[in-house]
Amino acid sequence: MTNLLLKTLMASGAGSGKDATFWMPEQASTVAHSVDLTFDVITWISYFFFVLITGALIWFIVKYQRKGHEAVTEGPVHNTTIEVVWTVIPLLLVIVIFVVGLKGYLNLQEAPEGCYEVQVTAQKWSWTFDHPDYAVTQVGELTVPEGQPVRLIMTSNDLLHSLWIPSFRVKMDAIPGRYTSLWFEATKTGTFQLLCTEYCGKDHSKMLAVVNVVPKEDFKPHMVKLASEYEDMSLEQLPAYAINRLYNRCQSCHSLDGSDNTGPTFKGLWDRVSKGDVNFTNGDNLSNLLGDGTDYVQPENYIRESLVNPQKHIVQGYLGAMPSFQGQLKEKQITALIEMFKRLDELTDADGNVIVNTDGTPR
Ligand code: HEC
Ligand SMILES: [Cu+2]
Repeated sequence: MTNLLLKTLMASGAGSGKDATFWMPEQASTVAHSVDLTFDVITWISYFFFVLITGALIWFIVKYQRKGHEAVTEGPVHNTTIEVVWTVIPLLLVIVIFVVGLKGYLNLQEAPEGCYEVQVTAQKWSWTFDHPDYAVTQVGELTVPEGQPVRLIMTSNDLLHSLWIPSFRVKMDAIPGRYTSLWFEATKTGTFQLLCTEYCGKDHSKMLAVVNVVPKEDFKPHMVKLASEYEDMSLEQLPAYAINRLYNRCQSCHSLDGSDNTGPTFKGLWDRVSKGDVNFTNGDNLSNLLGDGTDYVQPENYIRESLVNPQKHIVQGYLGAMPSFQGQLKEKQITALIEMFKRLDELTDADGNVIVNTDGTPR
């Protein structure tokens, strides 16, 4: 009986990938339907019993109201039929809920064969997506093919985070020192919100990314293009690349408009650094460390060190909260960031909005 019920329920609207409703985001993955089904089954059972029990309650209040001092009834007596009924019906219901839930859960746990794999690293407060098949690293954006199962292998560099893609109805913790995984198969092209759903500190609410689902045949060309993007760029092209593709790893802590944040603003940073106008918490000053025979022969070296070994010198007024980008940024990408600092005025307007595209064309 439960099986028949299940089949009927599953058949209703299966795979249709409903649009967003007042209650729910759109369904854009193969598992979205079964997750919503479990939710709906439980909700509708609750509605039904809420009405039934409240109705009976009101009816009994009216019907069995004590009418006078003499109208005292006998106490209730044992009724086997009623007791069997109210045991068996809930039993069947929880079996249905269990089966529906278990099916959905196993579906989410067991990744199908031949998944496309992506390594996900969570770090305060950004998401990094590595595509080993193409040697591509994306930050703040995850490109995946439509109609192909994708498996995310996730870990965290600092503390607990949790990856959630509401439209796909998938969610999994990212845990330091451990790998977790989840899978999905997108059924629609377009962009979908991805967010951190584990409170992870001050800028947790900015720990966002988008999933960009592209048609299956466009996926490979897209990745190949991303992989070689900066390799072939000249020095003049690197700043526009850096502000569009690399700055999103820094933006949760460093602003472009001069406002203070977890870290110092990038606005005017090259000016301050090249003049040595930076004080450190140990009382030292950058100007004493710049020039021949010192730590940083060129000011570029200080920026490089800030990225690969950020704890070496802590800027006054800030905590040593900057994560190391050692091994995460290729040398050419570090160069790109340094060039970005030098030309920041050409890349942003007065309010710190980025005004160029990755290929250097104006926005
Ligand atoms: C989690 C927050 C955080 C992230 C993300 C972050 N930084 Fe920082 N950064 C800081 C803090 C805090 C400081 C100041 C303390 C210090 O010197 O370490 C800092 C300092 C710096 C400095 C030295 C600034 C100066 O005025 O001397 C540079 C350069 C820098 N960051 C570049 C970057 C770049 C480039 C990225 C992205 C690729 C980045 N940071 C990502 C927090 C962050
Ligand atoms: Cu987080």
